[in-house]
Amino acid sequence: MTTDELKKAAGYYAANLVTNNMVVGIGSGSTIAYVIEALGKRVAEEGLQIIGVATSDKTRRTAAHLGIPIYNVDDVDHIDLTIDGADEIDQAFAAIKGGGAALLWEKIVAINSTKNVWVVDETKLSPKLTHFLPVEVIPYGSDQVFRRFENRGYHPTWRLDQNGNPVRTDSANYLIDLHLDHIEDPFVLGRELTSMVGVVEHGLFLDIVDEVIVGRPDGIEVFNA
Ligand code: DER
Repeated sequence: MTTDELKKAAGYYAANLVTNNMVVGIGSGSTIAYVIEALGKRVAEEGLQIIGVATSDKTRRTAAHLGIPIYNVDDVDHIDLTIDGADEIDQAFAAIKGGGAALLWEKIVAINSTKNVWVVDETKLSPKLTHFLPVEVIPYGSDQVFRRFENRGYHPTWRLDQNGNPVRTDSANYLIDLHLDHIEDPFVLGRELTSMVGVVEHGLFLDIVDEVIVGRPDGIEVFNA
């Protein structure tokens, strides 16, 4: 099976976790696109009644186009279940997210959710976190933050679009991707990053997930964190 087929199988499996009258946080990325597709089918064919809370403008548009009612995160009093993707998950269920430039809204929705489920293809599982680490920064002073990362040996790069311009997140911030040789302690690194003036949020998602759904060639594997 191709990676895309693994994503689709995992995405459709995850969509079946959603039940009537749920408030569902809907993540971002190519795996979640299958979750949205499956939920859209259930809304259309089964009359599934849900409220969606999007983690990106792209997710909002895609879900709304498929008939899923989308509310702002501040317009719901709770989120029952958030389903999202991830760029890399280690054996302690720590993840790096943000490859899709949505980490800030993803983390806001996640920490306001009763349950968090990540849906990935098996290539996202790793013994240690080695993926580049996205950091969202406000534009004003971002060059100074970039230089601080360089001085700390974090090998920063600007997230650029296909035209070579800095990517703007849905909150109009920039993304700096850190290329770390090794993450000794993700919690320590996370606290360091959030203590830096100008850093809005980082892509280390720690102590967040409850369940991980993995698409594998021989079927779906489910881990409880
Ligand atoms: O940014 C993220 O964390 C997204 O969930 C995304 O990067 C997940 O990756 P995918 O597109 O392979 O599902």
